[in-house]
Amino acid sequence: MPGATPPFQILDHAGELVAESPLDVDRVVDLYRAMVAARAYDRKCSAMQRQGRLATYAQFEGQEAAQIGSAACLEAQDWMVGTYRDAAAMWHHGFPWVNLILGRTGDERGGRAPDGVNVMPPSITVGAHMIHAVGIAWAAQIRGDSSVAMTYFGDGATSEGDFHEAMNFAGVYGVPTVFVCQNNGWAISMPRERQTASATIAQKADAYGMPGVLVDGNDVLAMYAVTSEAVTRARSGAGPTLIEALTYRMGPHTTTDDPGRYRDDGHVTDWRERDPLERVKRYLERSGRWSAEWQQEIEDGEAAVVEAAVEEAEALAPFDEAGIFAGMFAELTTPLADQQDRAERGGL
Ligand SMILES: Cc1ncc(C[n+]2csc(CCOP(=O)(O)OP(=O)(O)O)c2C)c(N)n1
Ligand SMILES: [Mg+2]
Repeated sequence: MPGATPPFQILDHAGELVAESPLDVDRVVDLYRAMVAARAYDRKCSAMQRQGRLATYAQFEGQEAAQIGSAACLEAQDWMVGTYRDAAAMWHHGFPWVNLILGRTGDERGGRAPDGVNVMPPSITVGAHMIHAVGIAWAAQIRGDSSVAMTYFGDGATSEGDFHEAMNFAGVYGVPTVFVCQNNGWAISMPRERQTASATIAQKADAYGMPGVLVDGNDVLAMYAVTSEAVTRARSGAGPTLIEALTYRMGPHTTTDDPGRYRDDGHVTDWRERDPLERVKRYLERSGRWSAEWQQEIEDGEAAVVEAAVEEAEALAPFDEAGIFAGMFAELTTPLADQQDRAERGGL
């Protein structure tokens, strides 16, 4: 029974390899640096929200390995369709920090990926975007190109009808979609145990005729290994895969949430010991590739890159309010055209 299977792991909590690494140590250094960059961005945004410089922000601290380890398996031609909590993955696939920051100020200019960057705007509607990912993958299949669509979602999203429709369609048509569920234990205040009665989320794949893999989501090497296998499978025409990455949301659901009201601090402390960055750091230390000076150098370097993106975002002229009408449809609907008309005449 899949529920009885321990999650697949390559790097244990102490940073020791328990299976063969899919990557040489230079690539592990790259992934570690990307995780450090992601954490710098995440902490900066949380601080900026507290200073009133950003609107609501959804932290992903603790989920860096799940996002970076999977995103690293994609090629530029592949599509990414994620959520409000997937900034690290989006950035790794080419969505600039500055756009992500603008998006968090409500500036529509942030929502769009630069040309050639195949990243969809993050979905706030839980689950809806998985259907888009399947549609993108189906289009690739029909066109006969070799691109793959990867979609990220949470444990809570698996209770949405959209999840089941997306999985069913993907299974029946064998489309090249990789479903990455970051099971971070919570859907706001709803614990995983009350979300679904199945032993694992991975086992839901059985019902749709695709492989389901349970993986340690705080192990960047295991994430890389299982996702690259799923991407290769999708690209070769063998169909979709569901990956359940077991991880933990270290922070609140968003900056509007107070997790102290519903969860035990002891769990957070336990998961802090399984920090995805610490684990890689220990591995690099064992491999003779880590020093405190280097750590400081990369932390300072990545923080400076994030700082420059913040300055760039804040230096832009304020967003033209009329632009809100341009962000939604290629052609405006009649009620929106009417509202635009009234806005232009100062009547809104
Ligand atoms: C369709 C829909 N229902 C409810 C909400 C409110 N909501 C926002 S996030 C969230 C929890 C989602 O949990 P999960 O899928 O586990 O993702 P996580 O936030 O843990 O990353 C809910 C219920 C929403 N945005 N969309
Ligand atoms: Mg969740």
